Amino acid sequence: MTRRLMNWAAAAAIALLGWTSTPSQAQEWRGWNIHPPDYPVSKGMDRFTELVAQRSNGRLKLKTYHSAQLGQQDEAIQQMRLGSIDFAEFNLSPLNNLVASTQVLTLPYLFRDVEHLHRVVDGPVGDQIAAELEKVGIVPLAWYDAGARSFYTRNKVTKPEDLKGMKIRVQTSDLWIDLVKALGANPTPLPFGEVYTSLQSGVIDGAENNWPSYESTRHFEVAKYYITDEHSNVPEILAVSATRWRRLNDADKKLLKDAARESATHQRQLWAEREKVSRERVIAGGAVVTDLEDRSGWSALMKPVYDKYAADPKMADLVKQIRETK
Ligand code: GTR
Repeated sequence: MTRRLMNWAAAAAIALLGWTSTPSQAQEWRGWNIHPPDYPVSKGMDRFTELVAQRSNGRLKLKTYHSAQLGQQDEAIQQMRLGSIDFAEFNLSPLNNLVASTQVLTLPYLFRDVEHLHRVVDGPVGDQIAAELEKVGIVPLAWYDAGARSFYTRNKVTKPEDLKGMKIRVQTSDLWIDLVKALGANPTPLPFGEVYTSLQSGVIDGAENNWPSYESTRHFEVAKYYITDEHSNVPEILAVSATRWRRLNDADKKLLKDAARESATHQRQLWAEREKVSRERVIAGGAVVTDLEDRSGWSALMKPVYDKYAADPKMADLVKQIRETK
């Protein structure tokens, strides 16, 4: 109701002023973000909205609601598809069940390093996946970094067998469920915002994430053992809703894309710095880190995941393209 009223008010204001721009241009765009304001993703999004405001002389007004104020990730994806959220920054995992090709970038132990990942997402593979997301109403403009994800638990884990029978929180994604099963653990899908209390109460035994999220959520307080198995490098997208996108002219599309890409450059730099800082902060806060040099014992267990998710010709071809990206 409030939203309808807002739309009506905006439309009335435009009519009164006799603007020639369309209502969609004059209204403020609502942006979703799961992270707190000081997180690299949030700062990247802030850079994006500032650049858009400057370059459109205030004609395009974008406001990001940080800290999951507009809901958890699965709901936000639905809202973007319906057009009630105009832009957002999403991890690809919760999109895995919706657009199969996104699973490829989630696959365990696929990328050699962050440069490899950048070349893949900024190249033809990234473009192909973006085109498929556009078909379901989500238009990716740029790729943001999310580092490597590793397990953290209430009890110490030093090898895959230690995870046997543990309840491990995963995002809503079949691939993630199978990845955790392949290690002998029990996958438990939960929204990000419920992980802290679930760890604290013992509803789950562990979860997995990158350094900055492990730190910003303070999960290290309730699951202090972190092991750098680095099982996935699933990246993130800065995207706008297809509802908005379709109404833009080519010049505005270019303006948004350029701003998004520049914001990604900024975000990637902040990300690299924050990964180190977060690692130091959690250790100072009592986290006990097991650093792995050799991850072959972990990656060897991932064959069933590849057999299931990378076997059909299209997925196999994407994996091949990724492996062959220099
Ligand atoms: C974070 C990611 C979020 C969300 C979260 C999670 O690393 O940036 O978008 O996917 O992990 O595990 O739910």
